Amino acid sequence: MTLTQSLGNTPATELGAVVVGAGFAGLYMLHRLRKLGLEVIVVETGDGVGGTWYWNCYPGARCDVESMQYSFSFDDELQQEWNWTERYAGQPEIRRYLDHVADRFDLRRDIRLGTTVTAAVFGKDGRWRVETDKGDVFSSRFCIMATGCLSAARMPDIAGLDTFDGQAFHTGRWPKEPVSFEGKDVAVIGTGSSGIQVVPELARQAKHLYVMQRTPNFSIPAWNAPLPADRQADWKKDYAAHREKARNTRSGILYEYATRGTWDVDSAERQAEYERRWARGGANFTHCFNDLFFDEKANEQAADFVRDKIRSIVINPAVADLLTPTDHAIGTKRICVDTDYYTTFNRENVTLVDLRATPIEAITPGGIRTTGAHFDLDAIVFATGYDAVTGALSRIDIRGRGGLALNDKWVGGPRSYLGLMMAGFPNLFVVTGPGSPSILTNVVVAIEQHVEWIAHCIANMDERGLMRIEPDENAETEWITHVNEVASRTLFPRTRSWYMGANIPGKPRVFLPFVGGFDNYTRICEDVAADNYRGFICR
Ligand code: NA7
Repeated sequence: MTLTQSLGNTPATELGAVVVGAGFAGLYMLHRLRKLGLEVIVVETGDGVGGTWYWNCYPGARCDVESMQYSFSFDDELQQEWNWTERYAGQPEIRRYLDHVADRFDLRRDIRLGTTVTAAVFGKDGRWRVETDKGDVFSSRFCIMATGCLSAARMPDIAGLDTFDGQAFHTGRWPKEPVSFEGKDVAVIGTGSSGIQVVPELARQAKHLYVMQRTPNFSIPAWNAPLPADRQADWKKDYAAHREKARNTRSGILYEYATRGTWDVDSAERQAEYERRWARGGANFTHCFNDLFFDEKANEQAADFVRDKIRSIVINPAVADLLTPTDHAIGTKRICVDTDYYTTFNRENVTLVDLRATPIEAITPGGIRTTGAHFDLDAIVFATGYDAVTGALSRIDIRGRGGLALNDKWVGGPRSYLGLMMAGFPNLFVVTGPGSPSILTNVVVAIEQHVEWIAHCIANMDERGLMRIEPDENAETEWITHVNEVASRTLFPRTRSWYMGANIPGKPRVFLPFVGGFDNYTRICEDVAADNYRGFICR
């Protein structure tokens, strides 16, 4: 297979495509590209496949989409043979699933593990030169970024970070060997989805757990439970139909989407509906009425219900108050889904530290110093999130036509056409890129849609004898304008969140995903392709 050619000073391996990342997106992309007869290499930093699900092996890591839906639909035998054990799958089970997928479709032979792509440069020869930290150089017709939306873990910029003598972990880069917190004084910094999952687990182990909270989030109970075999079998009977139905929803998930608004019912009925949704659990709660993301007052009603729930669970009223979010509309930050989060604060060995009142001044060799106290610690867990959606791309030196750096193109915020391609970057695809529904969906459904679109696009180019595709600047501008317009009709952009890039100092404040609905988005992509790849320049 490997014809080598001299590019620069280093001989390059000639390929049809390089795929960056071996999570859900990279695995499926490899499978599809192989079917087109392309020579493909997948490059993956981790020592195993799974992407985000490889790294996030902290105690309590669990998916917030139900397991029967959070899986591939592209192969009926695969979805029939795989059995999930719980309503929401934990990280170990999702990793086992992805290992199974890699083996089942014989994917591993084309995956370079433990290897990081450092640069991807579009050359005068019309090919991508992709370099890795291991000294590999690939020359490839296509380059496909399957780098994930929540994969670039972010350590906060806190003084003394490197001086700590104890153990330090980031939830998104958790070690593979078991870590025991028994008998230890531990702090968790951050109360997003990861913090909310890890806190109850660590509280059960640690001598004392300090939960360091800057901003509280809304969390809905998961009510996770074993998945009965008969329920699973029933679902599998109609798997294809369920999948099809999910693809035709705005988030690619079979939630119960309300058709009525908050004000269509009286207060008693409203409360009953909130209660019913709470009892059912999960992110389904935010679809209780169809105006939650558009009408501030409607949103406030649902938020108040959750605030009351927090106060009813947490015994100490001062702690309950601190845990109660008041700074954002419910659902406009990623809603958390938890197991025992709020009850954990009723434990004797758990202290909530309010970082708004007493911010962290520094990490010291012995622990954390806030403006209020010094906390002596054996371990610190950073649940401080990600440079979402663009972070994994901006860490690679990506250069398009004429040496244009993607980071320069995106200096005012990411620009793409359909979240799939960027003008100036021919034959470079991004799976679930900025400007696509990505993080607002069941990302596996979004990944399948993108991977299939990309595969069809490449097949179409081959049929027509075309070598290159890239978006037209105007089509890109129109798409980004549309993405922003749609977002501005919702409450999302008003909230300081990682959806807006607001968790990263200096990152442009731009609403990153397309909020117009996965169903609508898919139709747009299909129309574009059917209309001879409208908005793309193909040569
Ligand atoms: P998130 O949701 O970005 O949460 C990060 C948390 O870390 C959040 O509570 C932050 O507080 C906190 N944080 C970040 N930096 C600091 C510093 N310097 N000091 C104190 N606290 C800090 O990340 P997750 O990993 O929990 O979840 C990401 C997504 O993964 C999740 O939505 C799911 O989709 C899966 P802040 O809010 O900025 O005040």
